[in-house]
Amino acid sequence: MLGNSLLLMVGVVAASPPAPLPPVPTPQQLAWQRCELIMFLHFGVNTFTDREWGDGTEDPAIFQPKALDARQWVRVAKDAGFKMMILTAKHHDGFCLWPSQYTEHSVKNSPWRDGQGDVVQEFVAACREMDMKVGFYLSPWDRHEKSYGDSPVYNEYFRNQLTELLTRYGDVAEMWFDGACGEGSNGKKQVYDWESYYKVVRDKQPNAVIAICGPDVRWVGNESGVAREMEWSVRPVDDNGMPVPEPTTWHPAECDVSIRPGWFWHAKEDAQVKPLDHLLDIYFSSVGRNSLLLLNVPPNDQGLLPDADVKRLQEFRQALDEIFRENLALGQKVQANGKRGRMDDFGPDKALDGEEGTYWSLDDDQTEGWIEVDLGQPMTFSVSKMEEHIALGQRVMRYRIEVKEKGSWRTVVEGTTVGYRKLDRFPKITARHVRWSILESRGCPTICGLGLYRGR
Ligand code: FUL
Repeated sequence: MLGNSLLLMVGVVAASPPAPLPPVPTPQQLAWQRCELIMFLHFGVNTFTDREWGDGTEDPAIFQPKALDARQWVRVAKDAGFKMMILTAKHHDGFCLWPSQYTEHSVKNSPWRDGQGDVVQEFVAACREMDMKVGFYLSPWDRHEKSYGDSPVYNEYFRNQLTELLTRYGDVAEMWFDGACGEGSNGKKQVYDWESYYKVVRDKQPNAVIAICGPDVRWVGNESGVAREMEWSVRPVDDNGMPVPEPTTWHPAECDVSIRPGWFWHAKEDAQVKPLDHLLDIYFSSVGRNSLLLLNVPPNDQGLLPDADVKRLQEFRQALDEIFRENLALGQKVQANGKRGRMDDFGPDKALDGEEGTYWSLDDDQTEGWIEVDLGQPMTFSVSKMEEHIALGQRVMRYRIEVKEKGSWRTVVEGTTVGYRKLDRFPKITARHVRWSILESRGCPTICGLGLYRGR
């Protein structure tokens, strides 16, 4: 015993971890990235007028959900694996789902709950109860507010509303700013004072990320739920989407898409909920491409998530559980080239231990390498997962996945970026040996997760 511990003390020099490769995410951005699935809720006067963009002339009395139950929204999201929900506290029509003291265009002038109601409060209470993170959408474009277009006056109005939202309801994890900027009813163009809006968020909710028109999270560029094959969280990039030699910011992408054709609920779209296969494609092209899925599921005029959408979300969860039921690579025999230190510091087994925070790394000057897993016997799979330890920066630029067939290696996937998570799907393969090669990287690769899944 004594001999062994002496050996350990003498023979082991703990390896030092690779240095971070800037830019790296803030703790807030990392926490946000780990949500993976966020639910968007578009709800407001448009739900009752069958419109997508209200013009601000709506009578608040039309807002009358007969059976509003925010706990149902959160339960459905929770059961489907969503980690955060973002509610449209105010859309372009200017109608506030909370009783703002700065406008009459809100729930306080609706017969709902006798004018005493507060959708934001009910939503937040349900989220707290079920351990769901909270986010708000607050539209800068406001088609009701008369001061809109008188830039400094409206900016003050917007900051006041933002302050109400960010001080009355507890912790907020994401603040979502849309960039739409229409002409004011006074014919004047509103100039948004973004920096002053950001200051309110930073002051009142230092743990929130500011998304879309904001410094922490960027819009992926479409409303179809599709990130790029090559999706960098480090910016800026050149015209080919490759990072310039010294990227300066961590600015990851978020994919917003609606489960229906519109963002708001419309009775006529009850039969147009996206099919399961489409939702799964969206999952793989967002969460599976170093991005997040912000899936909109709009409550109906009763104030409930509609049955068709609920059913589809249940199917979505079941399908994901089936696809990812077992990581066949977990804990399997593994070998790799190059190593920073001992097998148990940054060895290849760290990519297959299922632990967050441990990773396989090469030496500092090594920007290419391979890792090979032996499944012990031929196994059938159709999905590969790769994950980088992004706390130290996003590094991988190009990779290849191969399987050994009759003694020689066959390429299954040629890919580019990895980032937080890269998922590749391919027709079912039965093989015992699988190799992931990093062909190009901004620095030594740090791979914290690898997976092989059967699929469905
Ligand atoms: C857009 C808005 O104009 C849509 O109505 C919706 O809210 C979407 C998420 O952002 O820019």
